[in-house]
Amino acid sequence: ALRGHKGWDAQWASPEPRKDYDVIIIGGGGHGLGAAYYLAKEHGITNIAVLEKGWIGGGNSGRNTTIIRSNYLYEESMDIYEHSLKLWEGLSQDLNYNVMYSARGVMMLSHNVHDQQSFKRHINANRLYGIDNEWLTPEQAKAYCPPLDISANARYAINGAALQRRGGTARHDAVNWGYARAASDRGVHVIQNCEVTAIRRGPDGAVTGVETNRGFIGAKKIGVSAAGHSSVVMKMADVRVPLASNPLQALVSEPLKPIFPCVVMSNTVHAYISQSDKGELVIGAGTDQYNSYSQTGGLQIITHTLDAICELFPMFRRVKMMRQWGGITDNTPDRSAIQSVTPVPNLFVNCGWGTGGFKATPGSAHLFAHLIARGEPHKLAEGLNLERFRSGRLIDEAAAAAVAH
Ligand code: FAD
Ligand code: PYC
Repeated sequence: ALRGHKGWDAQWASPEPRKDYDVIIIGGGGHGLGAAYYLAKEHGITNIAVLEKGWIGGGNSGRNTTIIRSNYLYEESMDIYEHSLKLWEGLSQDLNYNVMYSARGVMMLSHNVHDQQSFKRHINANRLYGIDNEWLTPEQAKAYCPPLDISANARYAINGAALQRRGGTARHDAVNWGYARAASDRGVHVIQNCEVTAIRRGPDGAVTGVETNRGFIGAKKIGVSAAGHSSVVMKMADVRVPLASNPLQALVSEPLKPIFPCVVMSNTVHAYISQSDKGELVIGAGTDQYNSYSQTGGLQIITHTLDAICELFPMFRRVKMMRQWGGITDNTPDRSAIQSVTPVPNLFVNCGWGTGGFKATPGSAHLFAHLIARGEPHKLAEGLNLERFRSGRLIDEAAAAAVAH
């Protein structure tokens, strides 16, 4: 800004689209950009375009509250989220871009016997699988997070908490920019303001390319990673995916001096909070219940969330809120993602990450690249197939999603 925004080097190239590519990825969020990066880096495929209808990070990848953890219940989920967590730990070095991953710990508050039983079940499952997660008494929770009110007469009294110490946060914009730059450096075309309006198929049914607001672009393979618009994009190829799109809202406070040392989530009272390195309290809500493609949301939802935050942390009652926004989350019936081949040859889909896909970004991108390159899923993502909605082999992670739906 001191240079008047002049003389800055672009971090990634902005080329004109080629006539055709080996791979087109629809959606320039962290998942799509990351998949392009790993396709180039690990599979030697560089003739790739990532087509983004808006700007890089304008979707959920730039709108989330950046919570990272791997404390899910079922093996299919633990596999991919833990794979992701391990990639987070080395991501800044891998991309040569500081994504500000901070393992400050994610603490989930338990308010009743049901919460306690559910968290202990998760803790036991995680530990048996080699993933860290531990039970804290209210006093231990307060020692870990001093602003927490643990008095017995609190409106939302707590009876303990689950803590994953390796969980934490990262800087979401840096993740998007880091993947965009690293992919571009390897020859990937990152094309913004390029909306896909149709998916074209040949006589054998296989994809041949996409129509966009910049004309037809050919492709041998297409990966869809369009989050809240995944069902809209998949419909372009006549594939129905079991998704409901709902807004999810977040807001940030005025900047404060460092006061909040970790991440705290309370699913029961619909609130989660951490403090960014700029000092803002980063607060999020449960999903708005209606289906919508609007990146806003209802005032009553965040009002309720702020009530809950003020009950849990009375010291924040006089803090001013600065900005609020929403993102469109794509939610599956079992609250687990879909990363799958589809009935259309050479069309692959990565969606359904719903309220919880930021933490999955590196892991999902890495495994989606494998799926696109090989045409079959990596063993860590096998369970996330579309077929499970036909067979009934669902992966119910409603509790671990930890955001009220
Ligand atoms: P996106 O970043 O949304 O990327 C998809 C892109 O596709 C968009 O940029 C969109 O413009 C583009 N697109 C759509 N249609 C087209 C088209 N026709 N042509 C071209 N491009 C198209 N997850 C966590 O793990 N932890 C959290 O703390 C957390 N907090 C959240 C808080 C909020 C308020 C929200 C909204 C989400 C939160 N999430 C969280 C969820 C997480 O943000 C998402 O699951 C994740 O970012 C999805 O990444 P993505 O790359 O798939 O999607
Ligand atoms: O999945 O951990 C999560 C999350 C936190 C806030 C929104 N999603």
